[in-house]
Amino acid sequence: MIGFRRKTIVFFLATIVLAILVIFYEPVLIAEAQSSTPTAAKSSPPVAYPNRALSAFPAQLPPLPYAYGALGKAIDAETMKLHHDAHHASYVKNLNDALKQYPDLQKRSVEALLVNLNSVPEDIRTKVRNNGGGHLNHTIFWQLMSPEGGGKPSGAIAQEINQTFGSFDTFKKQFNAAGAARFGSGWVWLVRNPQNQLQIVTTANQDNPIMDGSYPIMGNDLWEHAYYLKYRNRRGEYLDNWWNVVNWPQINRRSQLSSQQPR
Ligand code: MN3
Repeated sequence: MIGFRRKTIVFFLATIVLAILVIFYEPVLIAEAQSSTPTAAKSSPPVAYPNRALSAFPAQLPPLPYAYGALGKAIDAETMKLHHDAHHASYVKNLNDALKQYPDLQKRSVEALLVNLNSVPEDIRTKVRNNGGGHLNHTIFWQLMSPEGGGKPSGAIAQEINQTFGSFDTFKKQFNAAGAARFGSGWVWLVRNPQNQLQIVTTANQDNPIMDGSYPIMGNDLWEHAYYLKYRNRRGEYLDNWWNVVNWPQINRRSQLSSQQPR
């Protein structure tokens, strides 16, 4: 009887302690979660990186997921090495330099900085835009290609491309035409727009579609550094050959994530 009573009292006290913890600690947890949400300033912007938001500081150069020469069906080893080891590396370095004096911004993700550029101090805004964008775009880009890539799309994206553009060939033509028509440096993308539809868009310089509220599903780099060593001024030929290395499983993954973004 005494044992039973003691158990009851212990249980009763434990319940009270737990209730107190929940009441007082939960708002703290919620507040913490909200303040660590990198995009708290703007509600539910799309995340462009498939697994997690890309760390803005210290930004790190992700390793290429294949050898420099592995994408030979479209891009030569020397271009890949320069593009990754020099160009992408310098975006990473310059982004870190820009954020060095701004501990508050260092806590945000690259995506959050780009989506909310107006909250970035003016003296580093352009640097963050160009180098944060460059880091994000190239991190996505390496994953969109694979030595085993190419061929026709598979899975859900294949169906949605057919529904939206009529056929894969029409989509490819429109994507390449948009890429060819972008004057100067930039990117051509397949995005999911805020209306939840697939759309081909281009961006200038290192801008990313998340800056316009769209989720980048796939994109090709139109900067001369992406193709000039092998293709010289023949951007169209590079755009044609690029399809030989397109990583459709990854694009399917991104498309699936894009449709799960809150809008
Ligand atoms: Mn590039």
